[in-house]
Amino acid sequence: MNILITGGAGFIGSNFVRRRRRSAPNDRLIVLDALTYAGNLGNLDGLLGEIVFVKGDICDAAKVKETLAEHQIETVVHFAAESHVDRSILGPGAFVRTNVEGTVTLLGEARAAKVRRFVHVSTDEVYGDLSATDPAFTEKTPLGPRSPYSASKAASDHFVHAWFETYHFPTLTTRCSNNYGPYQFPEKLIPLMILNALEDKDLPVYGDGQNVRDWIHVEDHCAAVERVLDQGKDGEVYNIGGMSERTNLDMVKAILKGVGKPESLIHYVKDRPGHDRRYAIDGAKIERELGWTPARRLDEGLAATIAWYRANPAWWQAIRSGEYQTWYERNYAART
Ligand code: NAD
Ligand code: TDX
Repeated sequence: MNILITGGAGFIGSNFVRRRRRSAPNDRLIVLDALTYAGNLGNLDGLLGEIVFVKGDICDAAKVKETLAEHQIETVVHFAAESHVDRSILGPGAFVRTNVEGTVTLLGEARAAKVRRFVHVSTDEVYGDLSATDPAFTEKTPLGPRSPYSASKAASDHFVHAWFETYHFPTLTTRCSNNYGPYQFPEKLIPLMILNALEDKDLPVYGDGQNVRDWIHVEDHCAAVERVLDQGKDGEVYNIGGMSERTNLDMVKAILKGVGKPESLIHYVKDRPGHDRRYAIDGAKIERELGWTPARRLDEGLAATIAWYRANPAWWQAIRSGEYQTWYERNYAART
């Protein structure tokens, strides 16, 4: 199978590429990634000789068309997105462009190229937020996004569904909860807190720290996306959860304990505007229909993640210095 993986140089996309190389070594994997601030070829370290990397923007219809044709793409797994809520509050435009216009461009070209399966990777944030006692999100929960990020993802979900209904284009959508694990850009809660703790810096907790997220190890998320890719039913939406709801404060305290640093590093800061209180996933459908449940316990996954960031200072120091952004020009573009 020839698979186009958009956003494959990002956090989840690169973990998916690594997984798919192991689980289906005969597949040809083509990564299409614009290498924005979140894209990092260092995330694909050791894999670049085994896959094809194309630097390109999903909003660039000609580039998408050319890539689909040149590599005879049969399947698309679409991870590329602007993904950070705080950035969407400061500048929503890039989110509309990539998440909405980029997804629509990709859908149009993929349909024209007669792609046989299109997996759209979305998020639980499209459902909005929950109170402490509300039942978890099911696939039937009406969409109620509350941030520019989640509004743009919800719009993309609607377009994906429209392509299925209108053109009978074979789309599948996944909606996952908060991921953590290796290669996550250190603007997100878990890696930011691990690195700040390692460096004895303040750990900025928004508001009262009582917001709840359902945490899933990125390898579990990738396993679920792969299950949907291989066995999912066209037109369906699948929720993916980690079965591990925690308050942010509990997570931050667990990180401090894991790193061996005092809770005095916790620093309460101004809350995020429109901060969603709680997300929770009902994962019954993917378990019932595709037999998938998460394998990693949160305490084990978090310990392994802390160990990974400890063991890979070169990876995150290149991000902190900005050096990771010139890797493509220095090591890859020059050879091709
Ligand atoms: P990320 O920000 O780490 O990576 C995004 C990747 O997309 C980067 O490599 C970036 O260069 C690329 N990209 C951005 N704009 C592009 C464009 N216009 N054209 C081509 N490439 C572009 O994101 P992530 O955390 O790996 O998330 C991947 C997907 O999973 C996103 O769609 C996100 O909405 C979804 N998701 C993320 C989480 C999470 O907890 N991180 C949870 C559920 C769903
Ligand atoms: O410095 C911080 N302090 C803090 O208290 C940061 C960066 C975050 N937080 C809080 C805000 C959230 O309640 O921690 C929680 C997690 O924040 P993020 O890591 O920014 O994730 P979130 O906003 O929940 O969104 C994430 O999960 C769903 C991803 O970024 C999305 O891409 C995904 O769709």
